[in-house]
Amino acid sequence: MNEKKEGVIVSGVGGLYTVQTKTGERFPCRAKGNFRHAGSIPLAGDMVTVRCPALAGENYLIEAIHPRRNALIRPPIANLDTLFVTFAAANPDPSMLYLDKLLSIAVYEKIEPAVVITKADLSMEKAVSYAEIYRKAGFPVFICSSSQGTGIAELERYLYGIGGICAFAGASGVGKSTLMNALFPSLSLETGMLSEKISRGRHTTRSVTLYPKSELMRKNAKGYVADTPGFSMLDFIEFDFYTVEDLPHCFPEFETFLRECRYSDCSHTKESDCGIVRAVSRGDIPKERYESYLSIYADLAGKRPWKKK
Ligand SMILES: Nc1nc2c(ncn2[C@@H]2O[C@H](COP(=O)(O)OP(=O)(O)O)[C@@H](O)[C@H]2O)c(=O)[nH]1
Ligand SMILES: [Mg+2]
Ligand SMILES: [Zn+2]
Repeated sequence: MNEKKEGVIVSGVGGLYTVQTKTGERFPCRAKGNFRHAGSIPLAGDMVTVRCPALAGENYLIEAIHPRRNALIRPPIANLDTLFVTFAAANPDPSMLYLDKLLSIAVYEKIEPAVVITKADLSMEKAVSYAEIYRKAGFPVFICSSSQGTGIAELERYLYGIGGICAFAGASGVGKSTLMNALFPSLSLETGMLSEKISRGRHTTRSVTLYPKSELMRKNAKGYVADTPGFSMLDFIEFDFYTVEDLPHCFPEFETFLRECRYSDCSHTKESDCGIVRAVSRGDIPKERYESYLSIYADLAGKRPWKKK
């Protein structure tokens, strides 16, 4: 009889996974061949049952993936508890649509969302104006500069206070890996210039890796933190993240105004007596967020028309 173990996938590259048990034991694993057919390949963050080798030369084998609380395509990770949507105050300038898409997916998946603004040293003014928008929308916001070391301690306290799996996600070059190195001096993740990455193809985070916080922070810190590869697009037409009916509920600051709409099937795009449109014109909902809503709405409504009764 082969011994069985349970653990979490902390990394997976090219079909070779690393699984870590509760006691901190870590071993390389292959996955049973039938996961691909079942439509769910193992992801970093998955809780798995592993069959240990009975004979020398055999592999550890992932036999079962435990039920997931959530799973993201970009970044590819399962069972996330907190998503730090990360962007630079400048260089590169953020696309708010991209950020709002990522935040909306987190809300839909019941992942605690937070906003991290990096490179505040390049433009404190821009950092503050983005922070104002996201604070108004109700998200926790952190303003950091890894090069000047500001905002790092506050983010570290927040990280220490939460458990489960959290990840820094956002476009390539915004400073995710540099920020993690600043937060956790024992880490030395590869970082690099955007131009260097393209021309030499190095310094890029290529896959999701989970780091146990007990190894990065104080011994009693709980859970894992993940560095993730950057991705440039979230295509709501190609992929089904959620439906057009879900959309208003993926913008948390809309919630209290939804009941003020005259029509129960209000799309909040053009109706005359709409609580959301009024809240935007009063300034209770940031207009930048509403613009993202309209853009995502157009994508989703185009896929499957909004049903008017
Ligand atoms: N000015 C400034 N540059 C930064 C800061 N953090 C990161 N960078 C630079 O931004 C580039 C991309 O950083 P990296 O951590 O690799 O980004 P990632 O792709 O999001 O992991 C590197 O050249 C970093 O030196 C910061 O706080 N301020
Ligand atoms: Mg990186
Ligand atoms: Zn409405």
